[in-house]
Amino acid sequence: MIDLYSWTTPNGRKVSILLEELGVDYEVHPINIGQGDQKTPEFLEISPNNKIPAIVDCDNGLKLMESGAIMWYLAEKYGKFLPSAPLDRIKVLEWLMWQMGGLGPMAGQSHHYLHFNPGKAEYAEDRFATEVQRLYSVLDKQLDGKDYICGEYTIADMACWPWVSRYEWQQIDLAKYPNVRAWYKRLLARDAVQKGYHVPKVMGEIPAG
Ligand SMILES: N[C@@H](CCC(=O)N[C@@H](CS)C(=O)NCC(=O)O)C(=O)O
Repeated sequence: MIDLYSWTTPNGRKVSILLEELGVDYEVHPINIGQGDQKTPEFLEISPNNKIPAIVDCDNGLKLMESGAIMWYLAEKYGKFLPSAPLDRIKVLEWLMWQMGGLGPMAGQSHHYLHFNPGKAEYAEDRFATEVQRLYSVLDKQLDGKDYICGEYTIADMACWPWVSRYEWQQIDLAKYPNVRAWYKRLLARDAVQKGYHVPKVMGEIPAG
């Protein structure tokens, strides 16, 4: 049994999508980051960086923050979505790190400047819009001739997909990235992805791509 502490954001959805794909028992504890729930002493005991997502593994008491580490841990624990062959495995971790260090942070900043605060900082809008477009081009090239980022469906796909689902906030026209668009729709068709997206609550329709 896994306790999941999460909210309706891409980083949170990464983990709920994986838990749905794994089909394991988990209990969701909503942490409303708009209300400051992430700053309570109780939550800090689990996630010392004040951010969602976090988990507690009730089988062994492990408390874990950072979505990339959580996905890696769960994939290893349940033996799915992370290949065991060393060369295949490191390629999945490479793309998981690419999401954690590139797509996530850059797209997150683009949400602040392009979506929530347009007109406040021209340089930042241009900087993050350009960087997000570059990252979509990188992903489009990686997906050329493949159904999934590393060939088979892995945690790398589940990590990137919720960030791409906010393509409208990033002012990204998916038609310019046909491989990304086809991949986005491929994942969207999965029941587990749809269920995981709506954790901890439904926030309207999932963008159709
Ligand atoms: N690197 C962290 C980032 C987590 C993160 O930025 N979480 C955001 C929501 S997506 C959050 O909790 N924000 C609350 C805050 O900044 O106070 C991860 O991947 O888990």
